[in-house]
Amino acid sequence: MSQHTKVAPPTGLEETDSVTLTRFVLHEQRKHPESQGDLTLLLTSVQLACKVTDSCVRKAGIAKLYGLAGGGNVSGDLQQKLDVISNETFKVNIESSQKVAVMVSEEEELPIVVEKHNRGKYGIAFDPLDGSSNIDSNVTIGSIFSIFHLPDAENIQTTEDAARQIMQPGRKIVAAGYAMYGSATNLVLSFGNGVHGFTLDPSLGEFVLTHPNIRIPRRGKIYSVNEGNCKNWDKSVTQYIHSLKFPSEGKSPYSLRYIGSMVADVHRTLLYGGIFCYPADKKNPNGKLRLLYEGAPMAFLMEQAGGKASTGTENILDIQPHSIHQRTPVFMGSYEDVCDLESFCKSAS
Ligand code: AHM
Ligand code: MG
Repeated sequence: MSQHTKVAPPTGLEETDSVTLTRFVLHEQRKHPESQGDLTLLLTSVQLACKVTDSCVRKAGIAKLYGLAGGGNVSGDLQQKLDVISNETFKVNIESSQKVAVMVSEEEELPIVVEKHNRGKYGIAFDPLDGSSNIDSNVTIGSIFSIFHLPDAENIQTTEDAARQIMQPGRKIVAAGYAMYGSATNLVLSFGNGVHGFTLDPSLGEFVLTHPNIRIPRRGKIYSVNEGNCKNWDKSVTQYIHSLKFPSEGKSPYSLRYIGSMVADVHRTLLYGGIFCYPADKKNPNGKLRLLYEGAPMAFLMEQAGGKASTGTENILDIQPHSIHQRTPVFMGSYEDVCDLESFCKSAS
């Protein structure tokens, strides 16, 4: 991704090679005068958390930040040192924006209820460092977030109140996105008005618009799944993946690409098309990925880019969460590819 490519910005912004994320968010904010700049300030704090996390990831080897922190998170995953650092970074920066009342993190068992004097009307769910088992081998990792408007932020008192208010279906997301710490650092986000990608210019310390209005191809040629789990898959998933590898006469088989970092696999799928899958299986009846801060925000971006996201039988954006760390099977990507997968699931049932 060239950092200085001249791109056509969304309507209303002048054609320039330096539409920064801050300028872009301010421009979007003008379309929602009722929000009084709150979302802009919140996204500025998320942006800063991503930049700090990026800086820690870049120097991890030198600063001895590789390796385990010595604890585990709520899902039973071993926490890496960078998991702990990025979680603190996200919490501190976002709370200081004074625009949220509730934070849900993959690294925290309970929702965090922000003190009344620091509170705003939004709730945010985040995975501060996704794919962290890949950290030590320098494979691309990322951060994922979804932002919701809370119905009654002022009256939240307990963690139960907080969970009840933030457990909203993905359709209600106000803004979602991810940062990707790869060969370059990208921030991809949507306010429900298309998907826009930014690249961090390290010399400026600014995210610059490089990928306006990302549209996923209607059909792709790549599938992405941990095929090592196939012995435990449902028959419908096995048959679907088989159909990609052994297509009917005259069609080419799909290529397989699997990084094992959701952000990187979803980013490639958004740009090139195809399907990313983390199915349910006999060992994990709801799959592995979490709904509030992995499945739903990525599903929101996919749909905003013209793609689709499904559990196999239901649109991921329609799921009403019943717990903050709930898991969901995930199939997302090009619209026609996800429809094909759904028809295999339908005929199996
Ligand atoms: P994490 O949140 O503990 O990092 O786990 C989520 C990651 C995703 O980034 C990725 O899609 C998946 O786990 C890979 O899992 P697997 O190693 O089972 O293929
Ligand atoms: Mg994760």
